[in-house]
Amino acid sequence: MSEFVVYSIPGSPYGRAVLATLEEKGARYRLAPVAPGAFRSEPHISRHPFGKVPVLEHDGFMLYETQAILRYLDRVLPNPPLTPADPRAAARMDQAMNVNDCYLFQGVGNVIGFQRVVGPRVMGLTPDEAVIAAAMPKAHAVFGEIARLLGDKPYLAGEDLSLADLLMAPGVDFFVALPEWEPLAGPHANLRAWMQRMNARASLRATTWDRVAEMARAA
Ligand SMILES: N[C@@H](CCC(=O)N[C@@H](CS)C(=O)NCC(=O)O)C(=O)O
Repeated sequence: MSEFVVYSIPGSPYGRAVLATLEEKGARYRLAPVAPGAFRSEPHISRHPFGKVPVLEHDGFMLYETQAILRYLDRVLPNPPLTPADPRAAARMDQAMNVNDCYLFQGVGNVIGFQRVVGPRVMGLTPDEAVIAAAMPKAHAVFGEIARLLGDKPYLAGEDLSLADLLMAPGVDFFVALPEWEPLAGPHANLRAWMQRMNARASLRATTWDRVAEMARAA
């Protein structure tokens, strides 16, 4: 199997989902870091017309959009399978992946995660507490819904790990060390246990912000 190249940056939850999926598949891959400030200029803008990461390159085939990348990887690297065979379990996987993109990232992760983590760590910014407070009602709704979808199952689509867990865990993990974790996850023991289960996996441990920063330095 030929090499996979992932264009991404340390700290990107979407990039981490791709890297963690490659780790789960035991695939050979390489991180190609994209310099901050270079997202919307050549050569990256030709890889991603909206100037974002991640982008996957595989034998000259270029693909952006994380859900598409994860599903592609699951097709070309079928073992272990990360999409349930059962139609209802697969539908739950798809649903959770869209909850991640439409509700967890948009307005929650990209607001609170930016204010608390990315802005201070990458740009030296001070968190704007009013902006964080304004995002909390949506954050409570999203965390509550993720916990409801999880129910008493170990993983989002059922008994087995799926692409949904690999997409969502990097986004939820952003919150674990924040003051918002206790109010958001405190009432949801199943969500906290799932996050611990996910963070114990070798794929998540291999793709933390610091580990991806090491990959970027070695690239
Ligand atoms: N819908 C895209 C979202 C990708 C995305 O928002 N990536 C963030 C990093 S996690 C990014 O590139 N942000 C830089 C920017 O928007 O300028 C996907 O699923 O890949």
